[in-house]
Amino acid sequence: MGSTQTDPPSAGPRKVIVAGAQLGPVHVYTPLSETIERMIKLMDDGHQKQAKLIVYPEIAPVTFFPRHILEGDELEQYFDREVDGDPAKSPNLKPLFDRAREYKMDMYLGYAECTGDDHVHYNTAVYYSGQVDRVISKYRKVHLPGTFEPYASKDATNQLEKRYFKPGNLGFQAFRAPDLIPGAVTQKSGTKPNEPDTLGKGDPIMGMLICNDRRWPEAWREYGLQGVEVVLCGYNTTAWSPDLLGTSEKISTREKAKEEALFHNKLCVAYNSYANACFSINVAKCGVEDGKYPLIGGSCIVDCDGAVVVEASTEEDELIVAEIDLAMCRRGKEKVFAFERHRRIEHYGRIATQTGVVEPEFL
Ligand code: CDT
Repeated sequence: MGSTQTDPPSAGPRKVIVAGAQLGPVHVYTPLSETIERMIKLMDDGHQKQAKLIVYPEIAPVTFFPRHILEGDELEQYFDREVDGDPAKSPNLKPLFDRAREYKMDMYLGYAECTGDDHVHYNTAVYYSGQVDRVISKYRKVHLPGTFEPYASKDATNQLEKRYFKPGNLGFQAFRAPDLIPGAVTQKSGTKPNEPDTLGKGDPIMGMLICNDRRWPEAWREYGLQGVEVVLCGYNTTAWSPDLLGTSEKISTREKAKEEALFHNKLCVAYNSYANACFSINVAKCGVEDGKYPLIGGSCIVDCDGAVVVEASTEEDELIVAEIDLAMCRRGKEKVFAFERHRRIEHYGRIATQTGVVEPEFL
């Protein structure tokens, strides 16, 4: 039911069934082929449930390797390279793209990227459109948590993302997912975006984040300012790492620390979905990797009012599915968060010019 030159823009619901493919633990010794098989099984399940978009976790196909000190081939084994500039041809990842193509399913796929020409490492996610059968957007993680050097204590859980990745260099580019929603105004209908009669009626506007990015409102706002309707975010979030997260009485036990990590996850995605009037699909790799590294679950699809629509109940491979109606985004975008009427950019200068805190002078 695509639009034609003469179709009026659809004013009704903008519904689509979407899925988050949470993955249970992937250990150092787990063969890659086994994880890819698990991921494909989740996609099969999504197809059965009529999902048109599937979201996988951050660096989905392999263990969360930045917790280990690695070099040479031991490190390189975790990275994927594009072939002819196309991630869909990367031998390790190709089976996922092939199955998505078969189902005409859109896909957010997180993986560790090694660029072909200059051998730079990024923590990357790509968006494959099953409708046009190609990768239409790439995002490289901007906010890299943790440290470059390992912690002094040998019992510490490291998060060596600053060692293994360069900060993303692609910014926060929102993009349209062509034909994901029947009846949406498209390129083919001959109309232009940002006209009063097309606003909020076009092919859906998507944005990608990776894990730690979701804690930074600036990242969401970058997308909010492009009218984002769905933010996609895969994550690997440690449930216990006092060196990384600090300690306090409140989180003195492993159970309490995990509860807090789950709470912060939900807090970030719920508030930022609300404040940017968008849905978000947030997907974990979780459970205990290598018998000693716990990652939180809590994968969830959140609506544009900040309410959790569906949430994973396990720390294993689990598909969460929901039908979402993007027309719901209009209320927030046109009332409370009508940016063009209410934002006061003359007061936001520090946000884009200052990195660290500068405290006020003493009185
Ligand atoms: N992978 C990743 O970015 N993890 C970080 C760890 C915790 S830093 C508070 C995260 O933000 O979930």
